[in-house]
This record gives sequence, C-alpha cells and structure tokens, in this order.
Amino acid sequence: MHKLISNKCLTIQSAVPESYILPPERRPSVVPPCKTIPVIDLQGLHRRSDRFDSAASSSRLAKNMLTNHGVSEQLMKDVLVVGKEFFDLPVEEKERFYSEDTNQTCRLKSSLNYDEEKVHFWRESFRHPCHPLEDYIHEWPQNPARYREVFGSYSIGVRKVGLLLLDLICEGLGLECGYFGGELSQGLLISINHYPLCPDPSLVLGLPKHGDPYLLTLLNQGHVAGLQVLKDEQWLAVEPISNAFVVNINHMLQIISNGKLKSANHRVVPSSDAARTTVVSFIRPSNNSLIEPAKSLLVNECSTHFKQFSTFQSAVPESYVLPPERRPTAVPPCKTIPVIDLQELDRDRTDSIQQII
Ligand SMILES: O=C(O)CCC(=O)C(=O)O
Repeated sequence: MHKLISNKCLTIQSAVPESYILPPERRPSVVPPCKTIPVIDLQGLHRRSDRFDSAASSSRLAKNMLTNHGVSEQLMKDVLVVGKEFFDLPVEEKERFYSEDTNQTCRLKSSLNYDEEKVHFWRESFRHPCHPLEDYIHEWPQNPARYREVFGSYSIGVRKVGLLLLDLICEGLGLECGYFGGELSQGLLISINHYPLCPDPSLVLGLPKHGDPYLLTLLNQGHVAGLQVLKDEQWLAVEPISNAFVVNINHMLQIISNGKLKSANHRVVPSSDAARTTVVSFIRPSNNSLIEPAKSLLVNECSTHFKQFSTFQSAVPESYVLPPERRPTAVPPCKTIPVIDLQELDRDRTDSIQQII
C-alpha cells in the first residue's frame, strides 16, 4: 500500500517524489483545447433518419462526446462521488483490494506496472468486471455503503449505451445486423481512476500515451480536465462537458473494421487545483473470442490489415500492444515456395531429388 500516491500525504507545498518525475523529453507541455471533438446527441435516435446520421458519424470517429445517452444525470454524478469516496477510505479498508496480480478480477492498483516501470504515473485505479452483474457484484466493496447499488445501476445503463453505439457502428460500417452482439460485446470492465492533487503537474503524467485495447470506451470524466488526445501529432486537451461520455474506439474495433476505424491515442495529466476521479467503462469481448477483420469488409484475403487473434485473456495485454510504427502490416503471400510431392517419388526419383537439393 506504500505504492498508492494518496497514502504519501502530499500537499501542494510538497515536492513530487523523485520516482514520479519524468525525464524532460517525456514531460507534458501546456496544450491547447481540442475544439473539434464532435458531439453526438442521442436524443431522437428512434427516428430512422437520425439513426443513419449517427451511424455515419459513429463509424468515422475515434473520439466523440456523447450527450443525451440515457444514463441519468444523477447516476453520472453518483458514480463519480462514490468512486471518490472509495479512494478517500482509510488505508486498511482499501488494503484488501490492493494487488499486483493481474488475474485478480477486482483490484486496486497504483500507476501502470509499479514494480516494473522506471518512472511511476500519477494514477490509482480500482477496476472490476461488471457483466453479468450477478457473477461479480458480490466481489465489490460494501464500503462505501452505496457502492454496489450505484455501480450496479450504472453498469447496466452504460452497457446499454455501449451496445447501442455498437449497433450504430455496425450500420455505419455496413456490417450485417447484430455483428457485435453475443460474445464480442459480452464483457464490461469498469475502472475508476483517481489522480490525486499534484504539487507540480508539469513533471509527471497521470497516464502515458496509449490506446485502449478492447472495443469501445465510455469515459465519464466529471468536471476536472486532464484528458488529452493526440491529433495530427499534436496533443489537445479534451474539455469536460457536463454529463457527456467521451467515447473512444479501441484496438479490437480497429481490427474488426479492418482499419476503417482508428483507435485514438490519449494520455492524462493531473492537476494542481483539484484531485480528479473518472469512471471508465470498457465494452469488451468474452474470453476466447476470435478477433479478426469482418469478412464482409475484405475485398479479398490480401486486403486484410490485421492478423486474427484470440482474446484468451479477454484483451491484448497492454505490454504486448506495439506503438503504431512498430505494428506489422499485411504482406503478400510467398508464391514461390516449392512443393515436393512424395507420392511421385517412385515414378520420378531424380526429379524429386533435384527439387530437394
Ligand atoms: O481517466 C481518464 O481521463 C482516461 C483514462 C484512460 O485513458 C484509461 O483508463 O485508459
């Protein structure tokens, strides 16, 4: 538990501990606000023409703001309040959830990979799966007292929004109806991120540049800014909009769409004015789903940009995700490897020997 920043009793007068200070070239500079994040208003979506408009925008964009999504204003606020209450609990209450074991489903952790990384990130996170609710809710905290009730209702609401978006994306991409139903969208993982008040945010990052590994992310970022998105090699700040979700396309959706949709790179900077708590919901496939480009999007086998893989651990583990410039691209098949048919051996031994040597 000494690994949690919130247990280090830092004040704005304190110095940032050495182990969190990034080398100068990795430190965040002040960035301009992003003025071009499209806002998708889901109100009135029942009208078919609206569905098509939304479908078109959903399939184009890596990052959107989503309003009138159907999760109530009260619930959007409650998860942020209860999430923060969890991080404000005394150490001994949180202690039993702290684990470095990635197989532990319901766990509190600090930074990204605390024991392995050279420099730590200014973030704590508490995450657990949420669907089906009855399989997981008994593992969730009972303190704060409203935790199970609030996160239970929220997870049902946010999953509905995620599935609706996937339906729209399905239409927008021209995939057969229900493509993302079933196994592909079975999982829901919620992560509550807490970025404690930071004495000097110019020296640290809450989270480094990354894309999310699953299908879709719905971020409830509250009212404290900190999220930045990389657009045309420039970092831009995503200003919070009250009660809106920030929606990210994830790596697996990029693969399924055969690159038509792009996963959005983003990072987080902490603040010296206020601690920031966010609730992140990831729609993800169940274990052992096969992730590959949708067949109907491939003109022919050679047009695939990605190899298929199985989500045997339900996600591409973060440590395996290469930066874009190091990822493999599609290569043509080798058409010149000789085929030696041993059936012919008796009839034409000399030919076969010549082929081998
Ligand atoms: O907390 C945020 O604003 C973003 C969180 C995020 O990028 C993540 O959890 O992967």
